[in-house]
Amino acid sequence: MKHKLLLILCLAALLVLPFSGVLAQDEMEQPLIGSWESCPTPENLPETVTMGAIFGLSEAVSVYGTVQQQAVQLAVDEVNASGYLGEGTTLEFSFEDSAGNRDQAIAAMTKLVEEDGVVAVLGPTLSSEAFAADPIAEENGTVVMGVSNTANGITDMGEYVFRDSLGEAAVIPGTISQAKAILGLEKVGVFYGNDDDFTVSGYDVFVQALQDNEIEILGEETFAKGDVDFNAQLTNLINQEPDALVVSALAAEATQIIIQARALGYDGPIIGGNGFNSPAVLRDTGADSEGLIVGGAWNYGNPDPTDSSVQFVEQYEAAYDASPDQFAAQAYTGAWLLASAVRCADSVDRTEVRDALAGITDFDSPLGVFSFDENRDALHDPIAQIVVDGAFQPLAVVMAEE
Ligand code: 1QQ
Repeated sequence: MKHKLLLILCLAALLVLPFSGVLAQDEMEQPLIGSWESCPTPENLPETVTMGAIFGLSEAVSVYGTVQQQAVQLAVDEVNASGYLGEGTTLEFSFEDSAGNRDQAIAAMTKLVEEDGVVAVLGPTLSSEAFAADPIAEENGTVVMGVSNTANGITDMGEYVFRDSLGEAAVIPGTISQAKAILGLEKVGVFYGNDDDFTVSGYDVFVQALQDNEIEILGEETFAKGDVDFNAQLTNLINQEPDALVVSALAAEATQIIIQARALGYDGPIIGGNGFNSPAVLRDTGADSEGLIVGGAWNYGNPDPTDSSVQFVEQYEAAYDASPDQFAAQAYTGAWLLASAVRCADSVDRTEVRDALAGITDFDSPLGVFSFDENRDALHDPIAQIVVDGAFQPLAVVMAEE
């Protein structure tokens, strides 16, 4: 099986160049995002439309939050430059740092919704923060849209709670079945954080998907947020000779788990949940993350991107001199969705904005053709990825070339 993985990696290495070519060669059309034509240019909006965003801008969670902020700012600049909300109306975002902390998320949501009176809120970054803070938005009849929350149950919090991030339940089953087909997985070890809503939810979804695919779970181990030494649990799992390690963790712990598993001599596949999707994990693990398999909502190397994804990549790279990741694509799309809801409502009334948002379907976005389902949850295709040469590559494309 190790042999197979090596073969995948070698073939994938050959594909890296063509991937960049797809993006570079694509002729840029007029922006599609920003020209969602179902609604005419609004005429009744105030001079300034103020929205809020709660992201983890400091502490470990900032590997996600800083790109989210950059992506939202890019969307805001584009909305304003294109006159999307009508002549004379400017969109503004007020950014709050929740630092991955539930109490800070609650304080930020209270400030934005109850004191500042924002029209709607993006974030917070983590599901655990969302479960703490979103009820405040719901009680105040204010839209809150998760752009990176993937735990089960987020939109069950109420009619004003939306998300444009695919839940782990929408992503992991496909990742596991593809990983089984490719790697011939029969038995795995499972490792997860048991004190975070997202890592626990990811664990639940992984277990269900493993059972559905008749993959045996040899053993399970847990850790807590902030742990730095994973050697004992990893040793227990590795000693059982799994075909793969299946891990639900946020970036800081995910990074150390990869490094320590390799240092213990484990060179088989690692399958991760959404927390692994930050390029920071790949940067900090280097060659140790080669072959890592992670499901996602967006991939830089997608061979068939929407035009708005191509446009988003170009504009993000021009603005920040860095490539966007999945979290940037989701945050950027979220800001455009909120702007579109205000445009269609032609109003900053929070309920009218909510109703307009709920009505958005077939929205051409970097994530693909996007709709909300009847529970205000994201509907679009996920993408399974494998890390090759330090970057997430679409698994299906890599395999098609084998
Ligand atoms: C959640 C997640 C994290 C990985 C977001 C950064 O998926 O908390 O729901």
